Amino acid sequence: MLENTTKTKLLAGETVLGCFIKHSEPAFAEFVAMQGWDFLVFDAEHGTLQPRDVEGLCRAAELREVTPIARVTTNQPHIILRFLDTGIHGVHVPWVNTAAAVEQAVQSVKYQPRGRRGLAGSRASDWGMYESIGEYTKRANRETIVVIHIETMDAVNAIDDYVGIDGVDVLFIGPTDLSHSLGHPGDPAHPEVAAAMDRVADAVVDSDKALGIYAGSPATAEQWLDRGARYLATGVDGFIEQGMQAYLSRLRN
Ligand code: 3PY
Ligand code: MG
Repeated sequence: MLENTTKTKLLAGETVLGCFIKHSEPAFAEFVAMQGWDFLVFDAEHGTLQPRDVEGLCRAAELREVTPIARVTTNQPHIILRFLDTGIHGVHVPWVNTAAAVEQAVQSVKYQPRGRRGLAGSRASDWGMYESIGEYTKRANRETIVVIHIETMDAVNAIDDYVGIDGVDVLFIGPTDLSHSLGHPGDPAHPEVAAAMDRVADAVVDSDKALGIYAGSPATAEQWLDRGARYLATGVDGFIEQGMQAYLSRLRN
């Protein structure tokens, strides 16, 4: 397992920028990685990505020295394990709605003594070829990044407990699900949603965790940078759509 440069930057107080990808083609991920992102998030919550896909995507990101992360399908130890064993450097865990669920997510990612991740030779441990399995577990506990999604009002209400949980690196606002959970689907600017996001931001920027958020546009990302966010993610599809639409509309109109 290589150094997690995204985690190193966050620990040094820096800001990191990343991009979600739902597509399974490693060459495409490699091309995206070459644009200069700090991290890529391979999205196995939405879409069709399986651990087998993520293993190839992970190789492509590592080749270009970009941190490979997976958004796992759900907060279950055996699901998280299958993604981590591909060699990804950490996980986004969706729908984490209680402090006990945050603790479960951390325990699924970390080996003993902090957690209970299942241990075996896999790509993550270089199949045990370069170091003892004991050394690997220590390194994996150091290098893996845990990103917890805040996307329901239950999670917002529990945020003061979340910030105290050891092993969490980033508390990440999911504006789409949060707006949906508050009854304003797709409207993160609605005052009730904005107030919930503010509450999360206040709690997280005063803690030792990094504040993260999905920000589709550079303008939204800038607003969140001003608000103290240091882990910003966007999605690749928007860039493709905007670029193609600009080209086509100019030539067709
Ligand atoms: C959301 O907005 O719900 C997200 O999960 C963004 O990644
Ligand atoms: Mg979400």
